[in-house]
Amino acid sequence: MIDNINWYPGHMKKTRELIRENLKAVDAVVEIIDSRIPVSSRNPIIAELIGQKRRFVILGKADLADPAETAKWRDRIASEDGVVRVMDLNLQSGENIKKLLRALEEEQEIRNAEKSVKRPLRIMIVGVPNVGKSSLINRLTGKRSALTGDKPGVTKGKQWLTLSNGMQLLDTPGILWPKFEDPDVGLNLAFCGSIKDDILGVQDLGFELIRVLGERYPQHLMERYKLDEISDQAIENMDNIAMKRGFIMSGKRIDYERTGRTVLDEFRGGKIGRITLEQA
Ligand SMILES: Nc1nc2c(ncn2[C@@H]2O[C@H](COP(=O)(O)OP(=O)(O)OP(=O)(O)O)[C@@H](O)[C@H]2O)c(=O)[nH]1
Ligand SMILES: [Mg+2]
Repeated sequence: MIDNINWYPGHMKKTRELIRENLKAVDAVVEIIDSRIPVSSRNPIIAELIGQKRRFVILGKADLADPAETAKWRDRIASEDGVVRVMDLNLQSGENIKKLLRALEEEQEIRNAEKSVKRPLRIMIVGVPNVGKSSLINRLTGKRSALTGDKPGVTKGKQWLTLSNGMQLLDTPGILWPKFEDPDVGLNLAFCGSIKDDILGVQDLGFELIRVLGERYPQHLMERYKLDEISDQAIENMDNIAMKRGFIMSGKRIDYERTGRTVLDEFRGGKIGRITLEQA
């Protein structure tokens, strides 16, 4: 199902060039990944592009993920080459934002001491679509400097912003890569809203999410939708969810579109629980 789909919108090539061109102008990169899918949301192109640049990795949307798993991922990523600091962030509450600012200020001191200069740090923010890049920038600047939205592709071009401490931040559009070696990566990105819903369709995407949640978080699914049991057939679970919610059309047909939409929205809104789809 996933294989023959074109995931790679035309403007992604432009974003790749934008990152490449601006890399020379920055001192460090902040890469945001999605705490619910720390593998799938790590773009291999970003790794290749940023190369030896010092990097901060942010586990974003931490409020939606399983905290025990997020802690494990933090440790694992911290041991990678070139990673200065790993932090989880909840951008809705702003938790940990001050810590990140302090870490960036330390980085500035280190850089200035090394190069015997005195200039503000320049940072580029990168990540897959919809992961929270612009939200992070708004938290750092303390105002609504960058446009945000609950769908992929909100930021269209680059935007430089200045923090009150003088640092300069470059917001970039979300970037994907042309081909997913593993089809689950594409699905995970779609579950978390990094790929537009209409590429797979909410009906199929919702079905796949119910399948994955039935395998990994059956208890959560049962509790949220008041199911008596979880079947190993995802379609039965989908039917049961539809019936519990009354998503039935004329002729007693199940409204799969609405069921898919509902489960996707509730997963994304954290209503099914704090869920990590990729275990450390
Ligand atoms: N629950 C939760 N939602 C978040 C968090 N960070 C961002 N969001 C939401 O995720 C959506 C996307 O945020 P953006 O900041 O626009 O994401 P982006 O990475 O700039 O997206 P593009 O510009 O489309 O690539 C928005 O609806 C945000 O409110 C977070 O930590 N927790
Ligand atoms: Mg954005």
